[in-house]
Amino acid sequence: MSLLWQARFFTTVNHLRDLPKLQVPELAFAGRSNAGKSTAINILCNQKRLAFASKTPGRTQHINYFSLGGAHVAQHRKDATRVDEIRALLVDLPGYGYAEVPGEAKLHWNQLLGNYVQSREQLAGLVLIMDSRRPFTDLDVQMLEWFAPTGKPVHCLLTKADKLNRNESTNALRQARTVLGSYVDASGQPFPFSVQLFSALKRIGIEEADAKIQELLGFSEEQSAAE
Ligand SMILES: Nc1nc2c(ncn2[C@@H]2O[C@H](COP(=O)(O)OP(=O)(O)OP(=O)(O)O)[C@@H](O)[C@H]2O)c(=O)[nH]1
Ligand SMILES: [Mg+2]
Repeated sequence: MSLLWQARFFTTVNHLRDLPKLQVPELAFAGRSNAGKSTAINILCNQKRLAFASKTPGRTQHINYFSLGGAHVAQHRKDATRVDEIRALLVDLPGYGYAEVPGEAKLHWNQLLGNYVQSREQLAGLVLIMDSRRPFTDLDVQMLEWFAPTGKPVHCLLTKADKLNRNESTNALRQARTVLGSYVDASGQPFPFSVQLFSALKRIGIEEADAKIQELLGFSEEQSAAE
């Protein structure tokens, strides 16, 4: 059983000023609308309707937070002592690139997203969700470039890998590694970017993603220290 299975809904945020004040590491799922962020969170947390997944693009319109640790937290959310048991937060970000969002709302989201990924101190890293059939769209690249200067890790999930055959999967992964490897900092060092194939439908890459997420949240270090 993964620690992620303890995930519970924590809160919904629409303005940066309302971000949780908890000092625990958080990991955010970013990506284009409809790429499969909410579905990935649900499958990794082994819950059907934790994050709201939908056939309608643009479904996730706010920043939704899920807590890990203190599995009974949801029932006692107003009880401050319970909040102390939360060890980490998972964050479902609104998808970008959804054409039918009216201009002003789109601007609001983009600013919210950009500010959030660049300035959120307790953000341990980003899980960048991209459709394996069309990864690295302009907006994905913008997200990578916003985040790269923080020096924090980005783990990319190439989702809906069930839509690719074996050959296409291998190529998609290889190409993605090449793109990510082409980013280097001022001293020529690569950024801490990684990538894998993923499918919620065919359960491809779930263990790999789970292990990576726990590593990014610092859980795996804790476990090996305890051993
Ligand atoms: N075939 C296939 N479809 C998937 C997979 N993951 C998600 N989908 C489908 O893709 C659609 C969008 O999934 P969501 O998880 O809601 O996408 P999202 O990134 O959260 O979208 P927004 O909330 O709009 O940003 C849904 O119809 C899902 O069923 C997958 O691994 N394989
Ligand atoms: Mg969503």
